[in-house]
Amino acid sequence: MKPRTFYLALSLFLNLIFSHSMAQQTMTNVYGRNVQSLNGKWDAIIDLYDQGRKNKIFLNKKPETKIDFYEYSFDNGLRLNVPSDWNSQMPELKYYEGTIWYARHFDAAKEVDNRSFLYFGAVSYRCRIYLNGKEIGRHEGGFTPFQIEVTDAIKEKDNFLAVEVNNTRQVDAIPAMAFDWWNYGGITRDVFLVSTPKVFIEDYFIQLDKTKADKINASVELSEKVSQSVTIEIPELQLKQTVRTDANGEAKTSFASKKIKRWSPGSPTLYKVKVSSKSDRVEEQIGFRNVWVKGEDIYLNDEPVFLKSISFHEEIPQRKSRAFSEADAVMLLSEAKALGCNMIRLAHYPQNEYTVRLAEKMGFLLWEEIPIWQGIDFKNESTKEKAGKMMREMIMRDKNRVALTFWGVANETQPSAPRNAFIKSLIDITKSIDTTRLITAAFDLVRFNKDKQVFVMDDPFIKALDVVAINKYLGWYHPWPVTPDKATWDVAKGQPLIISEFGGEALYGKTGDADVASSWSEDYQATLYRKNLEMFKHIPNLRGTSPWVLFDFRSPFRFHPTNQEDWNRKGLVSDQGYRKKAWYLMKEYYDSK
Ligand code: GCB
Repeated sequence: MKPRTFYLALSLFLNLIFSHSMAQQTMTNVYGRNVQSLNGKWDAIIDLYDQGRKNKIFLNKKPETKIDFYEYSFDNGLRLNVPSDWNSQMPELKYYEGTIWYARHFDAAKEVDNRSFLYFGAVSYRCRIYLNGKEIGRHEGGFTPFQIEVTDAIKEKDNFLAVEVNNTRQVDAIPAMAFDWWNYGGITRDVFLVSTPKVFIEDYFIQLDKTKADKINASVELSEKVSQSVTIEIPELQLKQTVRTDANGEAKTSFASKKIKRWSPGSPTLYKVKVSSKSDRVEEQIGFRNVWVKGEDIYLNDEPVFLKSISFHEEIPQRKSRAFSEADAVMLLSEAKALGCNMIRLAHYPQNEYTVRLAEKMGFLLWEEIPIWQGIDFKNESTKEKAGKMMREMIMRDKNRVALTFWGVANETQPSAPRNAFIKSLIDITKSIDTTRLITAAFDLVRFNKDKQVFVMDDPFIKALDVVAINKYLGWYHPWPVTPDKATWDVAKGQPLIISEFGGEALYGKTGDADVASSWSEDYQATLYRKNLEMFKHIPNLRGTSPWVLFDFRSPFRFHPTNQEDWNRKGLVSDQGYRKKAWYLMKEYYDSK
């Protein structure tokens, strides 16, 4: 069974068991469809004690007789922007963790032959959706999209859409009880009403062959199990093929062309690709490139590559809120470009599609991961299922993005049988959908072996990965055991290694002792960078670095009253957008590579 078919069967089965419907995985390329935006001001009710569902406030009742009254109303109350987090919209909501109801009215052009889907780019963290008084779907996971078919539930005039959003941290959630970023809640990404024909092109996967530079593999899946002609065209390459879907509505083909100009950070070529069926038609820009690992090297289009990466959270520090728009993506990515990067590690969860799509146009390789971030309940089967679902939702959304080079399966996990089984299941899911990308995970287990005078790591699980990534905070969380020029590594020999995090905190504008960590000064941070850059010369299989982190970011982990004030200050750029001294060192390093 194909992964998508399996997933649909599973959700149908779950629907039978539970009387509510689970939201569905989204169709490919929602942004290329016929959509009506439902973004804007929504009415909102803060429901700290979770009374709304019991009182059925999604019915939006109004008193009709003399004896009626309702202790709620969505009218003339709080209004919140969608998309956005709620935390940044009212001082009282800064630390809010709980339930908030969102609601709005909308009209919908009802077309007899079409189907309608509600699409949510992301709702953080869990939600239930109610349309015209009925629950129509639920979703868990704050960073991946979902859709719900509403063809039969929608009216032409005055639909009432209510969304019950909850961001309470829970042990069985992903991420779990504590994580080093802000727990933003709300409808944080676009909301659309998507209109499709009865039988539509639900999915397609069009990428260059893993190893061949002149072969494009394509698969298409219709929304129904019908046999139809489907045409795939790349006009600029004069490629066009019509194939017939099988009884499952699926078709596969490949194209051969010597004219393909491969995508790379230095030359991010994208081609218009059109997919059409009897009744549907979708198009978008797709790029083609090869990436593989051989020995200790990572090859991009047949050439070994060094990854000049940086991480950022999905946050605009100057606005103290989640990033959600194309303009936000421009701000974040321009700063990465200025630093001389050719790659972004999207920390620590799938970020919005504007960022992913713009990154690809600007020529960044991407590492995307789900928030398996310390403290995950690896023994819990339902947590494992959730992780698998998140992984699938992330890959299905971005599998056609040429920039996507790494699927990240975990960050800082400790070896144990349940951890191994959990992560292995994520790798299996990944490979069942996409075998063209590299699989990685970040580890924080590298230690200095005093006898051998060398840095080592003992986690056999790394063999399951294409590229091993190490977070190591020498000079910050770990004092230097030897001077950087003697800091030799013997970690993941025979495999490529990336330093996926290193750094330390500095308050922008603070001068101080360059040898004293607690000076919180730019000078100390600069020393720390200098030393780490020196050490990198002694990691034989080093194929990339990704300092932590591009911008200072908000986190309740960080409560030092004067130096942090709820900010993680490891940014190379301050919360106000100013570059710290270490930025220039990193820039010089990347320019020299
Ligand atoms: C880490 C985490 C990252 C934190 C960072 C820090 O190892 O992966 O999410 O923010 O350290 O600043 O401590």
